[in-house]
Amino acid sequence: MKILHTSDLHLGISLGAVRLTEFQQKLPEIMADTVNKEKIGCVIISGDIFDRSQGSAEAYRIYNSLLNTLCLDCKVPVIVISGNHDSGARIAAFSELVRSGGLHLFGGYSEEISPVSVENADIYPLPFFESAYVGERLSDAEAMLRVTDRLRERLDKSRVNILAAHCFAAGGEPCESDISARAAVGGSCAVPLSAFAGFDYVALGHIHRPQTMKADNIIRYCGTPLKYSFSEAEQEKSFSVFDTDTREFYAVPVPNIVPLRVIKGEYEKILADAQTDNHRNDYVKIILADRFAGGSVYTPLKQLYPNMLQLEGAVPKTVTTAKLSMSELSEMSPEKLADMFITDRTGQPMNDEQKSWFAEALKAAAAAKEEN
Ligand SMILES: [Mn+2]
Repeated sequence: MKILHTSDLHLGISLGAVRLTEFQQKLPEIMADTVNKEKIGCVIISGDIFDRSQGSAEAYRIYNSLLNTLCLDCKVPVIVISGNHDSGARIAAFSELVRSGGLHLFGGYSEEISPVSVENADIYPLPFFESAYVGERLSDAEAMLRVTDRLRERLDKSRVNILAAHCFAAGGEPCESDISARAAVGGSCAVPLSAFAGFDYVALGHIHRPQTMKADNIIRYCGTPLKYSFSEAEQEKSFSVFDTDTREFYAVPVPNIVPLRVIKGEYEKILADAQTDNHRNDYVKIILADRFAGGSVYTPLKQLYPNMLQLEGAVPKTVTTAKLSMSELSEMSPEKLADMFITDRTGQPMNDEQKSWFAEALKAAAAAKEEN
């Protein structure tokens, strides 16, 4: 049997001010296509179904459509665990009722974890939990070890054992949209890979970059199905598929439907290239190699790329003033000093408008001085 593993759908997530539900609503169809083409026998969704614990109505519509499509149209059992972004209680609602329809929902911490058995596989659902539920003063790593130790004792070695979990595994490499995973890098909460020993396949969620951890068994982050940040612009998104007969896995690419990219280069060249760019409505982050990201470059770029969501400028080569002595500096006119300061900060000398503002400010300061 083939198991499709996905996670971190983050339904309702925004990129800057842009809601990505427009693209997420295509997920049910994309997943159904993969399930049919790859002859999938079971689907695991390893947490962070929603971006927020109280998902929007739109996010719930997509969730509802996804589960109905998989369970009713594709007729595959679906196992869902809650992630740190989800409300465990909400994910687990009606779980007893819907089980007979092939939908297995698990949310929050539970002392007793029973596997879902599908064909030759036992799938252990381990929703995201806070370590305090397991014991006092335990790190996330210790809590996870304690929980998986209990599960390990009861594994039936004649079956293919799979663990679905949502956590930060040691060595994991996050990306920009992994707000919580990034905070955990290098922290004591990283779960050592030994916590996952004994399971043939560990279907992880939490980190948005697809990756397989180096271990004797297969410990896999499938990553998000869609691109959710500019740091993911070059990533190929995929679903992970584990074959319980060959005990091998492979990735099935997900079509890139979020038009998101990073444009890097010199300001004038970006302006010139934009004339022949047929995808100017893409969501873009522009990184200027030769200019400060100030108002004077923002407006022309935003006119060309109305969906420019981020603009980064070059860090100007600074501190001309640092090379000058106090006596040299004290001999300079205020206009000259101001011009050097602006050049240092922005990489550009003062323009005429700035010069006239400065002249006015000087005049006002001189007048105020005379009054006193
Ligand atoms: Mn996530």
